[in-house]
Amino acid sequence: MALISPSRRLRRTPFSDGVEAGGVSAYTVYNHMLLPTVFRSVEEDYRHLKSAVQVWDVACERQVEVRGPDAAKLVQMLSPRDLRGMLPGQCYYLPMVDETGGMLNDPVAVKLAEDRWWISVADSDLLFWVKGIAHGYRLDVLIDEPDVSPLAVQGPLADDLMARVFGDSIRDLRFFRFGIYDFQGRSMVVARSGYSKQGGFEIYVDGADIAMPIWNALFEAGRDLEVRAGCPNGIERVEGGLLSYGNDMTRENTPHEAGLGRFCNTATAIGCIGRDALLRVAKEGPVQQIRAIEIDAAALPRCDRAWPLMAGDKRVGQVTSAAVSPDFGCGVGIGMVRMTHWDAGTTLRLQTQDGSFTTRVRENFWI
Ligand code: THG
Repeated sequence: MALISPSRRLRRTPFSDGVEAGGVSAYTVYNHMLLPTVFRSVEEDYRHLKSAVQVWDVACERQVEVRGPDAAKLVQMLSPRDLRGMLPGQCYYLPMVDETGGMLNDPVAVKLAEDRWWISVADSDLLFWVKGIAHGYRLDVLIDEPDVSPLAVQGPLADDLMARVFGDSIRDLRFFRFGIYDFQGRSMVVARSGYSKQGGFEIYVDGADIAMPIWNALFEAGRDLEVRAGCPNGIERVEGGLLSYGNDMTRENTPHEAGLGRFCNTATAIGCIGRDALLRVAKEGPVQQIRAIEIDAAALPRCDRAWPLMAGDKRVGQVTSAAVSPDFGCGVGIGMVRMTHWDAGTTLRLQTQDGSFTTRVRENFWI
């Protein structure tokens, strides 16, 4: 593919200088912002992520800040997950749906206080929907995109690295909880979360001016841990079944089709805008759903389009993310499969731009 032309619309991040010095070799665009996808090679990055610790520029996970007396009411309107039990200090993975039950985003919500939330969005312009709802319902809230840029620290040595920079107390942070930690006299929200299954943290870096100082501090503290610049890894995240909005599910899908039913409480999520629609389709149950797809392949082309899954000459689904896994010795994929063919063990033919492959539907993801 030819190069993409940089411009002001394609936003750099406060860490871009560090990413370039760290040897980035490919980017994607996410929320109109640069997101690194490869440093040395996807396979080398994968090995290192699974054995050491990486620092990821995920500033493209932009925050939609919701502030004011109606903040909690508004966030509940956006999602079928029941938020009544959620406390300040918690993060929730939160499917967000429109009035038809179609997915608009799958963010992590950070509850800073009853009247102050960050919605850490995936790749869709959720800000416009949130502002539209707030205005249309005349809610008492302020909504904007603050100068907050997540920096992820991921991998088995993430605790050791973070303890050196933020103190040993960071080790006690529980999964999907956050605390406030000091860095050079500045308060930072740090959560135990991140877009890998290797464990780690996300620092919500508050202010572009402190971004490179934090980046540099992590690299200096982690020299003997072999810390490297990294990024969400296209092999590891498929092994772990971490979904990519816009790739694996879109506005055409309900959260239940996306396999996110465990993050929905449609019966009790009173106020959710898509609730009636989801209650209607929940009665029948989904007719297609996300599945792990094992692919008999030693090499695969780039998964830059939906690949049809065929049963004979009938299209019964599609694979939207795939890579060859060094650890599992096969192709690993995320697919959406029709009910008639979604049982574990079902053999399907996968059509790519570069030939076809035998696949099997799996019961679970690999990690
Ligand atoms: N972190 C933050 N913001 C984000 C992402 C992130 N915004 C964009 C994107 N990633 C949103 N998508 C996801 C997808 C999966 C998860 C988080 C965000 C995730 N899932 C875990 C899982 O499925 O195993 C855990 C979910 C849970 O148990 O609550 O972490 O990564 N800040």
